[in-house]
Amino acid sequence: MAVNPLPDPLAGVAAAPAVDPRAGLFDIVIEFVGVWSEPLRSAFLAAAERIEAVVLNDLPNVAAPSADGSLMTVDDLLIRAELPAMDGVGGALGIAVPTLLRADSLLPVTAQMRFDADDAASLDARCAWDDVVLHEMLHCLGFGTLWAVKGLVAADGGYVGAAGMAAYAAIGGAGPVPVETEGGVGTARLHWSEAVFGAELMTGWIGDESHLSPLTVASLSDLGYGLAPRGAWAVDAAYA
Ligand SMILES: [Ca+2]
Ligand SMILES: [Ca+2]
Ligand SMILES: [Ca+2]
Ligand SMILES: [Zn+2]
Repeated sequence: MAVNPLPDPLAGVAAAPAVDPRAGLFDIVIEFVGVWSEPLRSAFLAAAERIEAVVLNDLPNVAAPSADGSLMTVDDLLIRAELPAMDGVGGALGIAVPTLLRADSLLPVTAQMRFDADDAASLDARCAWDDVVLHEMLHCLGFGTLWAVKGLVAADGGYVGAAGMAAYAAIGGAGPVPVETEGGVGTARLHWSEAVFGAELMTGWIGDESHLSPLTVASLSDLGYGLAPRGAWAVDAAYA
């Protein structure tokens, strides 16, 4: 039996496992259901990247049902994105909520982002789609949606998470962070106060200008996420 004396230059290269750039780090996976245009879809990938730049720590893998009913391993957050026809431009925009929580940490395993297809097209035309997707994706991580279950809002409605309060103090605030009281179900108690924070991304109304602030990023650590060091946060220039 002859033995090839020459080393195969590809040996080991082909056998190397695919490198997962998010291995050991917090990873958001988007499952797009139905047909998506590239601009609408790319906003999701950009929002996930933006969040992954500040939320670093890996969470335990969890088995969760996939769209076809089979079990799949989720590491760390699976977001199902859907663009159904709803009531046309205006009216209902859609919903973004965690759909399955980890038993111990209560941090989401799966979440759903469902938008009226007509509103998505209209928001994209207004250049507001990127902001809306980032805003709604933060709700999927638990911003607002898990404040009550995590005990982060006081009986009087103020936000009392330690990291959020510290970030508020750093910009001159004192005491609990003001939370929205208007707008009814889906807005009140789930966002920062519009009257106080106006153009911040996580207020209840998104205008032409929306900025991700250190306050919102800090509040993610109150939920239980492990963040990158403050110097690595890619917050908007308005808050730099
Ligand atoms: Ca991970
Ligand atoms: Ca609508
Ligand atoms: Ca606003
Ligand atoms: Zn919201």
